[in-house]
Amino acid sequence: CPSSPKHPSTPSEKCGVLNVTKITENGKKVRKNWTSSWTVLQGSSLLFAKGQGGGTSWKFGSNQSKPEFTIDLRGASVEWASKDKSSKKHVIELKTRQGTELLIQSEIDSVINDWYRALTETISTHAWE
Ligand code: I3S
Repeated sequence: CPSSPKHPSTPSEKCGVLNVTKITENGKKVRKNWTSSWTVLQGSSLLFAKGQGGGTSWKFGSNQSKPEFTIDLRGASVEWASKDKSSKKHVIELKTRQGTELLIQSEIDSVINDWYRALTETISTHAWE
């Protein structure tokens, strides 16, 4: 993955296109809104940018690819979502310490399995920060 101008010395560990929706924000339930997002895992942060489609032109700071939102993975938890959370296949549920819950999904099971592994590793690496 390309690194961002903001943190040129920190290459992102993982990037790709995922389907994403928030289900809770700051402890409050929000309406699902699945979108395809260019997703970047960098350090203990997970960044999402809307509408990155093919995902080859990621540049932080350029207008159209500004991160839509950022998730702090320190103290977060990750698990496979239960059936009642979504009718989709291969859904990961991510809960942050700040009380935001997200579902992330890919139709491709190798893709979502890699993300599951990467997120689990990141969370355990940064658990005590
Ligand atoms: O958990 P829900 O409410 O069954 O989630 C579905 C809805 O958000 C639906 O949109 P409406 O707001 O128009 O009802 C979405 O189109 C569906 O994708 C959501 O369910 P899945 O099972 O796909 O996560």
